[in-house]
Amino acid sequence: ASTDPVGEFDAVVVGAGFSGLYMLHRLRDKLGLSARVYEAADDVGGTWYWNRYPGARCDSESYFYSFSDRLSEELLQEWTWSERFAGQPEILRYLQHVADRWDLRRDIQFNTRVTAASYDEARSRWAISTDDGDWVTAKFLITAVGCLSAANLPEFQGREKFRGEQYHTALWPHEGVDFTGKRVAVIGTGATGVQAIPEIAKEAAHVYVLQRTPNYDIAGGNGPLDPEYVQRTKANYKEIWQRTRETSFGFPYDAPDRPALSVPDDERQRIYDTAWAEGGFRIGLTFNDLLVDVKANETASEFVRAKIRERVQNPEIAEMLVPKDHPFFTKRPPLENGYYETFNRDNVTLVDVRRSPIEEITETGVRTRDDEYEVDTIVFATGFDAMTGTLFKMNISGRGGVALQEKWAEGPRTYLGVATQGFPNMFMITGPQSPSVLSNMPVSIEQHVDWIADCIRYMREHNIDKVEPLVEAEDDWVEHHNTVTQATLLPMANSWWVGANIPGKPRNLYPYVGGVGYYREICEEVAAHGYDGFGMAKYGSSSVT
Ligand code: NA7
Repeated sequence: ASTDPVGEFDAVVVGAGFSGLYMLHRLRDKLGLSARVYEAADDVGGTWYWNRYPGARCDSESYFYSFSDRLSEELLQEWTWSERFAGQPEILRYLQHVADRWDLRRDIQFNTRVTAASYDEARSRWAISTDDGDWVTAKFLITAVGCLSAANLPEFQGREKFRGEQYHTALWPHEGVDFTGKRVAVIGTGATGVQAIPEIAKEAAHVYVLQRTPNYDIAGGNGPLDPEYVQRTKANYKEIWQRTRETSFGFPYDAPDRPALSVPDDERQRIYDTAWAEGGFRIGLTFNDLLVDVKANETASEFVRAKIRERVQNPEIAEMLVPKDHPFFTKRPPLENGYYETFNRDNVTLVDVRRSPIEEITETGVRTRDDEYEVDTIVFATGFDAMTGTLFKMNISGRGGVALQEKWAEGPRTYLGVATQGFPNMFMITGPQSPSVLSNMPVSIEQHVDWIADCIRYMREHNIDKVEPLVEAEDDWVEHHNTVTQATLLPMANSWWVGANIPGKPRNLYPYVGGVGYYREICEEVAAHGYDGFGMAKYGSSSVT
């Protein structure tokens, strides 16, 4: 490594997806700061750069899965999405367009991974090292690394012996994968597997779907968009974005206001039917107690189970696909487009690897306790070390050389999910304990970026050198987060939301479930009170007050 830093910036931003791009724009173009973005990939896009598996698609509707009028009203009017739920190539094109339109690339260093970031207390600056052997310093370190960016490849014994091809969905080759005539094993039936499996089955000779836990997959209802809908949406964009900021999940849908059991059975059925036909996550927004009351939840769970049984011809296979061990929406429900019908095909076999676990990967395929499946290709749709995986890989250390990993050994401790005590002038965009993955991501990303930019502006205006959460404020936030979590059914399921997919990961709810609108109000109040709960030190003073 070089002995001198090769650059000194006001801010270093890590990642060039939705968050990093908008953060760079705010810092550089609105605040006039010097900023460098590091991006491991050779292009912008983040999630939408890496996840190129067949069928990769957004589960938020395209017309509100984008930057809002906060970035540009013109772009909202000019950009036209081709489908109700945009596919990966289209979202990637959109982000490339944003990067070009705001000339962001010139401050992004591609093909560069941050390998360490340490806080130098004496100089009140971050030292950031990268895998090209260089290091730079910055007043602010802002992580824009996404919530689902560290691919999880479980340790399957013998994996290295496999003589065929193997791919993780989140590290998909750019040239694509030809499944024609191939026998394929897909491991994993989360949101990713559910999107990929129907597409792979159209090409492959045979697909073995290795399922450990069935999910409550919701009918996505993707399709081309009605021009009249597009026109109406564009005409009402101001109001639509406003609503996304106020609702619980960042969608402009009406918030439910009554409990599931407050209506007669036939009316409840009708309400579920309507929401189901509308598609997307609306079914989760039918009643206000689905996430807090087991009995209420069971009505929705049963509704989805019946839908699954209707669509799968073989009743035994249908029963294997019906989730029974967790309530609806306590794991992220995948959206599906033709997933269940895939199991009516002759070239698809559903394998229950809960009953008969995968024991090893052999030279020629996958061996479970009771069977062996000879395949040419293995697809790992096994998810991510969510929320903290990528943060930890960056080797961040704060005051006194304390590693973030050490501080969070028993689970994240943050203030508002945006900062953590002991790590001054570090901000996390959609960090743990913020709504993040329990929301329509761009809405939460924009809120964080705007809030962070405002905080930095405030610091400049008040001659403040250093900002850092106070211990009590952080303790209160963690406690509030846990209280809100415990009031819901989310802790009941072994989901990646609670870290259950990664051996040894502390069990906590990683995202905040208090709701986007409520959370925003809290953040705004904190800012309005001079960043209440944060200690701020002026230039030239050593104390944080
Ligand atoms: P998920 O939702 O974490 O799904 C991973 C899948 O892989 C899930 O079905 C897991 O079963 C399965 N899995 C993981 N490890 C194993 C092992 N060792 N053996 C068998 N099966 C395994 O990841 P996705 O990529 O689908 O989705 C992540 C998010 O991206 C999604 O929620 C959206 O927000 C976008 P399990 O359920 O743990 O039994």
